[in-house]
Amino acid sequence: PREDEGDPSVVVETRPKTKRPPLYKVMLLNDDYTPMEFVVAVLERFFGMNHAEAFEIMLTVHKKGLAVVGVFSHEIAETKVAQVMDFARRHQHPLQCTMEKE
Ligand code: NFA
Repeated sequence: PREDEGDPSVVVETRPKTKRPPLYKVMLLNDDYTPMEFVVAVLERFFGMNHAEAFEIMLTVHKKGLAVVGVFSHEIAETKVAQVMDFARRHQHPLQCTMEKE
């Protein structure tokens, strides 16, 4: 006789599930006052972009209103946001950086 023909509501076996942690998009928002060169410097300094990449993403933010500048774990994303917001505040620019679950 089969040994697995018990209560059909009982789950006998499941796929081994390896759940990956959620990822977060970090975004820069456009404003009318932060100098373009400052945004480029932020992207180079905190997001490891070269000058050409940083300039291109800065222009996307400027033209479209915002852009995703990286995708990270929750902890890294929070650190990036805090670093950018602190750097902007210290330089008295209104640049905004936010994060959002992917
Ligand atoms: N819009 C800003 C300007 O014209 C430049 C900017 C780009 C600001 C990207 C914030 C983000 N000086």
